[in-house]
Amino acid sequence: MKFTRAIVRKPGKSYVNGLTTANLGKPDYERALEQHGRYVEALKQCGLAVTILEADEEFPDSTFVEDTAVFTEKCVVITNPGAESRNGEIVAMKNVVKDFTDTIEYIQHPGTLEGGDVMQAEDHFYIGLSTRTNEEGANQLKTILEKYGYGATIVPLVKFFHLKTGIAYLGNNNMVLAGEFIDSEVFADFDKIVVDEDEEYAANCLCINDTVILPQGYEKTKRKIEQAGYTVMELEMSEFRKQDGGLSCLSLRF
Ligand code: CIR
Repeated sequence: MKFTRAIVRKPGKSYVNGLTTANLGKPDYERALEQHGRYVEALKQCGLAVTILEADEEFPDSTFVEDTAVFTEKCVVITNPGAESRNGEIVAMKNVVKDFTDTIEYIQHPGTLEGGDVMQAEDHFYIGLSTRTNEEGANQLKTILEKYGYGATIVPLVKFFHLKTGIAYLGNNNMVLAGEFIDSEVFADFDKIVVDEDEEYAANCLCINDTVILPQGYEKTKRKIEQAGYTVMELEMSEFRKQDGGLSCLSLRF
């Protein structure tokens, strides 16, 4: 997939009060802003034109824009986030998305779905069933995608928070996977780059136009991805990790 654009939203001061299960302490707002700034620079270096939305203090987790929409080459799907405190984020995203497409679809109540549970690998999508994405939401997305000629497989999660917490598609049949996905039948036909348990956070990486962006400090995973032929760029993600966020969560790429 060749990407040309990305949408991001700056973290607000309320970011430090967002949802988390991580137990890594409160994020430092200034440091989060800095890390976000470097993230935007990295996307630009990968060739993307980046739309930077201003912080929205009303929604502490709104910097994790990935959860509010699913971009495909043929349509954009506005999600229906399962986290109550995040659901209102879609109102603003709907208006932003209108600038980029006329083909907008919606996940509707009682269906819930967050973009972190959706991974595209060529013309096929994998949709995780999580605490945020329910069966109804996953089925709605599958039906929408099939209408546009895509395939879709629903993947019940065991431990991971979102699907993409533990998996990333790099292109060329290369799949980075961790934990419960390593031996899963669903991903058996991909060329696997396996992430060790002690580096699990690095499974949420981003391949943008053949550069792989990895969180800083995961040497074994870095080496494996380099061995697979990719250029790797590392970014410090400490303040986003504290709120259960990873590299993919911070942008919509298309
Ligand atoms: C949340 O709990 O919703 C945020 N603190 C983290 C969202 C991470 N998003 C993602 O994995 N796509």
